Amino acid sequence: MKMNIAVLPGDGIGPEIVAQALNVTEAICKKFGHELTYKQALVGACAIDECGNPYPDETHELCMQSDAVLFGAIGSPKYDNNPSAKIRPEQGLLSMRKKLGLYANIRPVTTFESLIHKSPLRTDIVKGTDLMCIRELTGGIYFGRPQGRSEDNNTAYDTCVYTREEIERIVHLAYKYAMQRRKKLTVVDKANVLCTSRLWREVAQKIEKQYPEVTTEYMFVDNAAMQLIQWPGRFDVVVTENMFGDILTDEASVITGSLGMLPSASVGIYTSVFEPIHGSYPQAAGKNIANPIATILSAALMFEYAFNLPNEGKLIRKAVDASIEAGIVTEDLAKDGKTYSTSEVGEWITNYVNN
Ligand code: GGG
Repeated sequence: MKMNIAVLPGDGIGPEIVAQALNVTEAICKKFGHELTYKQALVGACAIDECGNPYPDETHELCMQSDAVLFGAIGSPKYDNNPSAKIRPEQGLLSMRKKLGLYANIRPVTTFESLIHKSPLRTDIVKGTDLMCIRELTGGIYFGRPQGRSEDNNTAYDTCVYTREEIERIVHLAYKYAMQRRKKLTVVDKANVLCTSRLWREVAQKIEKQYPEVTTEYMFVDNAAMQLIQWPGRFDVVVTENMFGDILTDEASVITGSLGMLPSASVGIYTSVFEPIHGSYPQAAGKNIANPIATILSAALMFEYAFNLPNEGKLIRKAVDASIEAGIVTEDLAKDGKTYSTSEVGEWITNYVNN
């Protein structure tokens, strides 16, 4: 199989973790006889620095022409510490999602057997965690307008907007995944307070009737946040709006040992993007200490979702599990033992695939 991949390392630790994911990807292609071509482009703070635009037209063209996009992370303290900055790196991420029609962000949350004993939570709780969070990605408060400040600068506002159509397509997608899994769907909202959440619930309750094999439950986001930590094994597929999904999956990453463990696939209309759920971790940039596993697992999702090559994804996951079992982990996972660098972990996983 021949594949064109757009590579967008982004900011902070992005280049380091993406380099390791690419090494693993190339090893997989060599092993299974695939041909990979990849082209790199700018997104985020590095793109603003280069051309004043966090998602340049050339980057968009490249993504549109590619079979898949492998993306690192976005964000820079240079902009965080400057609230009056007119352009922010995160706008690059939002523009990319909107222009590529990436309305669904799929975030599998699974605990690796090899890591369970290292988890900060009780092993009887985290064992068996295998849920999939489907986060709506191109609507809600991240995109709603108006957004801004009053003239006297003393009031700020964001607007949460959802249309019936946006909710319908994501809820149908969630049911599609639930049908392929344990046939349980949790719709997470804040319908006791938010108007948009009441529309979510109304739409989901209508769609529910079309999937009688799936058990559907409705849960307020505060309750979901609690139950996720208390009893993660009770969840199968969770579908929710943009901001709730962002927050709940960062929370869920704790169950898997580290924020550096969770991959994601963004799918939709034109192409698909694979990226770790974490951000650019600027404090670690250039130090070769960040965990590359979330990005390597995102490459596994790329083989499965973009190229329909499940065995390739499975081998990457097996290699990751073996690296953890062997104790070849970065500092976020090494509770007491020896710590390995980003490149050492990546090389170990690459070698495992090669052998
Ligand atoms: N790899 C994901 C990333 O760079 N996240 C940074 C960020 O600002 N994320 C916000 C979001 O996912 O909506």
